[in-house]
Amino acid sequence: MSKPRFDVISIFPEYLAPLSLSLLGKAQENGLVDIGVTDLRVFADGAHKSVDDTPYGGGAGMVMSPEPWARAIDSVAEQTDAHHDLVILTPAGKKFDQALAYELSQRDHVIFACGRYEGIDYRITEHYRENPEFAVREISIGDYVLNGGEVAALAILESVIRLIPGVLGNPASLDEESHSIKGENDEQLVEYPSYTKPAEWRGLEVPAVLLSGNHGDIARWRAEQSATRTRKLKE
Ligand code: 6GU
Repeated sequence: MSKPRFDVISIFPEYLAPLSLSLLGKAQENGLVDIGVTDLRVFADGAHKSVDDTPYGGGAGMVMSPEPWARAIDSVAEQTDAHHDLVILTPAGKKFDQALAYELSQRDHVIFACGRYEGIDYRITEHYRENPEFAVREISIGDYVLNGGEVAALAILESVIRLIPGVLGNPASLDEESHSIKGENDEQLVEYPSYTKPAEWRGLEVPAVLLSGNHGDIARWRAEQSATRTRKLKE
């Protein structure tokens, strides 16, 4: 399989600068993934390079025009002959979760469209859904409103790229971490609390079981803690 590629299209390409830092930067330097950032405005016409207009039907705010989006998406799609996953970032999308992160970590080419204002003209979704070279997904990262999809793209990319083989130094830590721990009925559990040295700090002691050396007792204690924490989150 060839190297996975991720493209982000935004009117604020500088917002995506953190993609070259830390783990994501290393993953690119090590040749494990390619990440591209494209400025939508390059594909706009006229002296003002306008990318939005007033909504049909009235209402507040502005809607992003379809033509600059189609030119930008076609331009990044042309650069690879892979199948393309087009992720449209919108608070009206499907809630992002770890299962979706795994799915996107196995795709050849994912294009993130970061909408601003009142979103992108819906014909972009319709147009690319008609094209068999694309799978279109509308994704949200949670039940709150951001000014645009850029921060959502960063969060999604960080969670997706760390799942690509070779990106994390220690892949064993992948099965143990939050959101891959499973309870008795196979439900998702959050992680148990972690401690490191010193054994006593500002009068607080590390739970004795973790110092016992009894791996069975430790595993049972951690499973109980995960279950208790998960139950409390649901209260
Ligand atoms: Cl993907 N976009 C915006 N604008 N707001 C959001 C979101 C996305 N996910 C949660 N809130």
